[in-house]
Amino acid sequence: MNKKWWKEAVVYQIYPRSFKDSNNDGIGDLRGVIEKIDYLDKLGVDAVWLNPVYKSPNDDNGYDISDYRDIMDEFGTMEDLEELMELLHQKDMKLIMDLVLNHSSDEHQWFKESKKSKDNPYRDYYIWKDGKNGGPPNNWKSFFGGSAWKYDEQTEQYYLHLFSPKQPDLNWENPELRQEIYDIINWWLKKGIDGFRLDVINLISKDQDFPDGSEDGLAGHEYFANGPRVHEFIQEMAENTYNNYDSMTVGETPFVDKDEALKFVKEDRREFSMVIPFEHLEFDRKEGWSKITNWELKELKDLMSQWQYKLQQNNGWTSLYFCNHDQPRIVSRYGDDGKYRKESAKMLGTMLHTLRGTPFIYQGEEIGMTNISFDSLTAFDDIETRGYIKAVQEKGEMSEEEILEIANYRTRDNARTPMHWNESKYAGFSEVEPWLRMNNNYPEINVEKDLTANDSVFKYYQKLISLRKKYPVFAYGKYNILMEEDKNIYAYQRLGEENNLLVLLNFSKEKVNYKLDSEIKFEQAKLILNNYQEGIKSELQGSLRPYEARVYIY
Ligand code: ISL
Ligand code: CA
Repeated sequence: MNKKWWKEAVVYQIYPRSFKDSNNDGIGDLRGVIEKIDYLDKLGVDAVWLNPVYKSPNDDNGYDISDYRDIMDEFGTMEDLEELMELLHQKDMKLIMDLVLNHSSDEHQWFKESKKSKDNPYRDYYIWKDGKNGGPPNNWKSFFGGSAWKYDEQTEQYYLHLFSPKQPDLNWENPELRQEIYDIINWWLKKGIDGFRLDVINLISKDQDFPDGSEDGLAGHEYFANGPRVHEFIQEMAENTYNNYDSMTVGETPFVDKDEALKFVKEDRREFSMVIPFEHLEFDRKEGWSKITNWELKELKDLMSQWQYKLQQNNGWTSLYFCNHDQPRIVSRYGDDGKYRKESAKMLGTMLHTLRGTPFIYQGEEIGMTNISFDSLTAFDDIETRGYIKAVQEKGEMSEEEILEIANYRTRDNARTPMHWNESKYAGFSEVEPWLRMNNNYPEINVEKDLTANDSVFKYYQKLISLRKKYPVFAYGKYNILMEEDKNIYAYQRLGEENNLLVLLNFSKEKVNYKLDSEIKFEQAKLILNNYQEGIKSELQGSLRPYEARVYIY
């Protein structure tokens, strides 16, 4: 197994808009991040991934970029970003930027030109098509609801937007556009950026026949996800840009299973360091947005195992995460945000930091932040939630209360509420009312409290990270599942060169018994981590308390 810095690293994701507001305008900013570098250092993370900070009209909070070489006014200046990078580097932390290359903003200079006329030199930077039978060119749907095509009166053609109409898709078939993109990437690499998270990067190659898609799931995805030239484009990009540096690249890849994933991360293909998988967060969404599907731990165990074995057998790597700016808070979802909030937050964290891959922590996860609850359908900020609300309202099959309940469960706003630093008004995020409502449990759940309490989620995460630094088996050990059929416990080993880990995770609210194979030689095993105070001996058989997590080394 090749050693790489990014295999040993723990990444911390910052959503700058909600992290820390330094100038009290209610919006988090880069100087706010600078103020908190010591906090990141204390936690012990090795790299920071910043959500997009480029110039943007913010139709989708920065995922609609109007200038790839400039910083959004609300967030600060290029000097602030450079200072942040230098200060992080001084503390041995890397800086990973978020690159959105599948689409730009409709306010990008390229699109302004492209719209002007069919023979504008920038026309082919985007995907323009004639309509069909008085409607759009095909039935492809946007991730945010409705058709993925928008009609433009001036030139009487439609353009493709897989996300909002203000996020027109770039035409990667055009070599000039591809060169522009490589120039942008190289420009940032030269500045000293250590890597990129590449937004929906597996959507860049569209089937050039643009056929109608099946209506099962997001219509058209079989023609725009993992499309015909996707690997050719990525390899060309990699060769011309980041493969010339010791950088980390994380491809965000919806509609990718373990086999598709391997094509992006198999080391000798030199495409990405790792991908961001989705399948482990889709169990409760199998019947669509508007219905919460019940699911079993066994499904999660099977899925994780399939990915783990596939990638370790074929020299591939992955990211490990439960939370990001698109996902509701994991304690409110796979854990318990009531009585066992701390226990379940720690248990879920244990899983992420002990599987084979690179763990990603999303701001607030390290103190066990929970979902919020809005009391009206108009209170949501998230463009995706607003799109779905509109779509289900148009169908007319659900009551307002039902829609509100599901929207509260699913909304990306759950992750985007401002970070809780302390118990003062607005939680030390800002002195004025923030851009998005605070979660009102901040007097209970905040960084200041977690820094003092001994049994805090923060302290536990700190320990997880420090263990990873101490024992190479955390990064490089081979995964091996145990007690495969158990309904409540996820148990596995990591088998390393110097030592092995045994991980026991109780996903239930009940006390449950475990029994390990007597072949496992762990009489000498040392319990190095436990989310309950009173320690436990190493035994082949015993019980786990609600949401208990144990890590043994032997
Ligand atoms: O957020 C989702 C599920 O709740 C996804 O459908 C999401 O839109 C998809 O994973 C792509 O996400 C990325 O690209 C989007 C942007 O809105 C997301 O914030 C970003 O992470 C468009 O750029
Ligand atoms: Ca601000």
